Amino acid sequence: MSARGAARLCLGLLSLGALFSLGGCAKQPQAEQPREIIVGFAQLGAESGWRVGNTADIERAAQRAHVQLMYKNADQRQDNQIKAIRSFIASQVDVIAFAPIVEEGWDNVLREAKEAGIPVLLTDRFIRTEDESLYAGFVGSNFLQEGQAAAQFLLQKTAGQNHVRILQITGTEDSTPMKQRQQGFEQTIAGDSRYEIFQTISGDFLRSKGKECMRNVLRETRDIGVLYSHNDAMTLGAIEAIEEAGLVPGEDIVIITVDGEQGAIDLLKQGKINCVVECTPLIGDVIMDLAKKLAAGEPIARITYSSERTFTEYDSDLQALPPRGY
Ligand code: GYE
Repeated sequence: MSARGAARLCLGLLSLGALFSLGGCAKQPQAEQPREIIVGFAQLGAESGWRVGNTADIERAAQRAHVQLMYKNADQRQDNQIKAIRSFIASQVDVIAFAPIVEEGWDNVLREAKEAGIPVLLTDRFIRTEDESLYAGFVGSNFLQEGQAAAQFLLQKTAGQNHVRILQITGTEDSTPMKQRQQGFEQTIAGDSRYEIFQTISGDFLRSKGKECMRNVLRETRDIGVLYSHNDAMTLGAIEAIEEAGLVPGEDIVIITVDGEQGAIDLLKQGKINCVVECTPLIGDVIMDLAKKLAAGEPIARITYSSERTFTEYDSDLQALPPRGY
């Protein structure tokens, strides 16, 4: 029996039980219970504190919303994520949600979902497809704006300087946050000859790789004005390498990072990070709302962006910030 079938049977038996407990009086009016839906969620991995927080938030939100969550984690591999989506199709879930690890390569499996009549919600990252009808909508952050916000801080912080050497450590190749955080940043400083991005290297959103990248670059040069890192995990790794090299993060090298994990906010307060562009993983409630609408056949917005801010060393409210929750 499919998971959906099993869930239905269960609900059916429960209401039968409720009927009998009324003492056999079948004429009693029953309150109309909203039908429980099943959402299959294929998470891409557990590469960062952001991701772990995102998974936990989605699990909590499903419980709150009385949504039955079928959860699979792809351990950073697209083929695993595709397998997970296929298993959700076989189980006839009501809605499929997934955070695509990269943008390319989803059309076949999403066509299968479409043929099975199961709506698909993209969470966190986008895909590239010829057929925009293969997904119903997207919920997550505006990464282009995040890149722009990172560059705005750079312009403010380095206003008096005439030559700024920037190291950029990027996230996973071909992923939306990697592409757009780079694009938004580079577009904002393009044409301003004071800024030189002397190296762009991939740290795959991993703390260990962020450290390795930073260590390798520091072997070549100490002339680094700014580190722009596409996520906090890589930044935390890079800071370790900077300190091991005897330099002072936040002073010798200006550090701009994205996400807003508690660990990064703590280092911002200590002066080791200069700017944290927020990207919230706490999108579980919105996912559940949208999934319920899709299951009910209602239309949803094509794009739902989270609202976010930037935290910098210039802020006066840093000490009063509530715990981040990730
Ligand atoms: O910034 C990073 C995570 O896709 C927005 O993925 C997400 C990114 C986030 O690994 O920490």
